[in-house]
Amino acid sequence: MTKTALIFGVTGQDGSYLAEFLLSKKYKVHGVKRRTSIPNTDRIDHIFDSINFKNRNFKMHHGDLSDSGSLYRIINDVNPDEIYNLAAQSHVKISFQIPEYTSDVNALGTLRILEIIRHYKKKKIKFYQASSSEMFGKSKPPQNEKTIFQPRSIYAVSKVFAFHSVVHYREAYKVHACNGILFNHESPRRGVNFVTKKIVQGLIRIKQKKQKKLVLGNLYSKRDWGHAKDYVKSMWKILQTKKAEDFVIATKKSYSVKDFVNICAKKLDINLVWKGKGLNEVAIDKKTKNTVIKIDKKYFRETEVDNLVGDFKKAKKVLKWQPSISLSNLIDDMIANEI
Ligand code: NAP
Ligand code: F7E
Repeated sequence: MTKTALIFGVTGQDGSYLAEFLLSKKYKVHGVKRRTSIPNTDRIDHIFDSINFKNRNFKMHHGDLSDSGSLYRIINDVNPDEIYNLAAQSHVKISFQIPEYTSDVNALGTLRILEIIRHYKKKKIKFYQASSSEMFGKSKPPQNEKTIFQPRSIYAVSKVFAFHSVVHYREAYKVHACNGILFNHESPRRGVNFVTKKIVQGLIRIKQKKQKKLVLGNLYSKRDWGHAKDYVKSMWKILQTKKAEDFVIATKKSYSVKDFVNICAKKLDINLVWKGKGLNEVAIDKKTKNTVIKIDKKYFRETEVDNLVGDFKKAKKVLKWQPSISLSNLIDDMIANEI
């Protein structure tokens, strides 16, 4: 029987890959986009033809996580088997500037959907929540499903609220609701103000002489970076198990931001020489002698998450999921697409 999926956040990095993946599995896919003043469907224009409506298996709805009525209307109209909540104000640094909005969308937005599912009696809907490794914050690596949450931003606090709401609706109302605790995952479709995309784009532009410098913040935080294409498969797998549970999805390998810069520069044949310390640290291009990387404190966070390394043993055992794309191949993919 054909299944129907509803994706909140379909215009985002993960939403676009998940929509492609579910369509390949013969799902009918419904996506939700918020109102924007200019079109923001670049990532899904190949599956969502807004002019000719060619794809009969994909349909778009206007809605917003801050608007309960729109959520109710869409869930009622679509009557989905599975809901994937990927919608969020997903930028950690920006959550320091818009904490109330971030909480409204990420925390209360999730609660709004859960509340509709709780009272929705037509059929049992399975619910996936995009939880985040940021929730672990200060907790020492490696982090797994039992590691305590010590959030370091309102983004992370809002995701902790959503995480516990999912667990609560599962326990109190028997909603089939699951958290995927995903560590950082990137792709050519990553937003331009996340560090991996910024580095890939910046170094390529420097190489092409279209940009003089790349200005970054903390080079020494470490992240466990995977590929979004791999990670959306885990979201689907999480909803296919009989028992609703939560899973860590990661690679168990961690690199610093500086490592990422160095790997990327090497692939682009840029030979970097690092000099100085702290805010005075710079990288010089050995060939041109130009300073190509500088540090600016405006890109630092008031509180940082220093080291994330995800232990995905449970996902490997229960879901038979494991990452298939290495950091090196991820960077190759990002570079190839950017060029
Ligand atoms: P993203 O590219 O920023 O996409 C976020 C999506 O949410 C976009 O479609 C965005 O719409 C939508 N959205 C934002 N505010 C909304 C609102 N008020 N109502 C409805 N939709 C709204 O993020 P992503 O990287 O794909 O991540 C997907 C989810 O996983 C997010 O919840 C994120 O917090 C979480 N997560 C991400 C990572 C990661 O490394 N990528 C790791 C762990 C968890 P617009 O296109 O209009 O902006
Ligand atoms: O930062 C450092 C920064 O913004 C990574 C989101 O998808 O993953 C993402 O959150 C690291 C941080 O991602 C710059 O301080 C240095 O330590 O790429 P990011 P994030 O904050 O890890 C988690 C799992 C999510 O859930 C989020 O939704 O890089 N960094 N210099 C910089 N970061 C940025 N953005 N820009 C810089 O110039």
